[in-house]
Amino acid sequence: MEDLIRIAAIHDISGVGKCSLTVALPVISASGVECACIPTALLSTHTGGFHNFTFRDLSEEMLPISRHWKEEGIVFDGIYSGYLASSKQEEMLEEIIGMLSNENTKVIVDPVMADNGIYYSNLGHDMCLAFRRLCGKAHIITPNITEAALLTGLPYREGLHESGYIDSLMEELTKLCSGIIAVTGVCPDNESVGVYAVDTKTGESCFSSGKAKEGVFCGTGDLFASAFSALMLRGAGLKDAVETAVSLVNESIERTVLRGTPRRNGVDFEGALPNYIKRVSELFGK
Ligand code: PXL
Repeated sequence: MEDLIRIAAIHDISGVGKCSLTVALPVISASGVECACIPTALLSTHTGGFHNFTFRDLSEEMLPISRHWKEEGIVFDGIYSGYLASSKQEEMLEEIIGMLSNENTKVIVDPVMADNGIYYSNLGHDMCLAFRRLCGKAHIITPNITEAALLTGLPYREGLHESGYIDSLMEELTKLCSGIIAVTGVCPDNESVGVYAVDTKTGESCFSSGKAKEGVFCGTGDLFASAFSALMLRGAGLKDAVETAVSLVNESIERTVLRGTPRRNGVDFEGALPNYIKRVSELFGK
């Protein structure tokens, strides 16, 4: 039997709201990949749509956790980072990447900082500068349209997104990351929203989408990036990984709309996991 692939997920843990680690852990596990984690912050809820959330910066734990893993000789196939408690944590992350990587480790950076044209609560331009640096260390980045605009300094467009706009975002993002770039929240027409991905090394590109729904769905970026990271680490091709991760997001959104789940609670991905696991087994033929 092949060795289990191991990923270190470095995100916050928001107790309620289904994003970051509360999504990464189940989705990466369901993808057949072991998910180790370094929490960047502990919050009572995520910061979108809840008031008076608690927030504890866990910077002091990050390097000691990673040093312990290094001493134990634990090997990582991937290091997947997301929401950071502060832009200072970016320097720690660079140190952690240096400590835990070998020549085969893939670094995946989700530059979680903004959506719908605005920064998340308490975040600003210093986080953007930090993510510009971090993207330079990444083999894969997964910004949404807002984050892509902030990272590149190009204007944010709500959508529809003409191909010229997406091409110019991609061209500028390539200057920050010379690996795989997957941009989420791309709206090519009124009916659909999806992910456009490019492998800047081979020129391969693909787009996968679902039916656009009214409003904002919290945590869908984390859902996509977690599945996509795990599938890429397992060796899926770009198109298969994008399509399979997008299908999980699409089914989760459909279930959320059918139930009328409040948007701030995150999407109902739990019931979409059985089909996702089936697709993943078909992809890897076992
Ligand atoms: O889903 C992205 C995310 C992650 N972590 C925290 C957030 C958000 C989005 O609002 O607030 C704490």
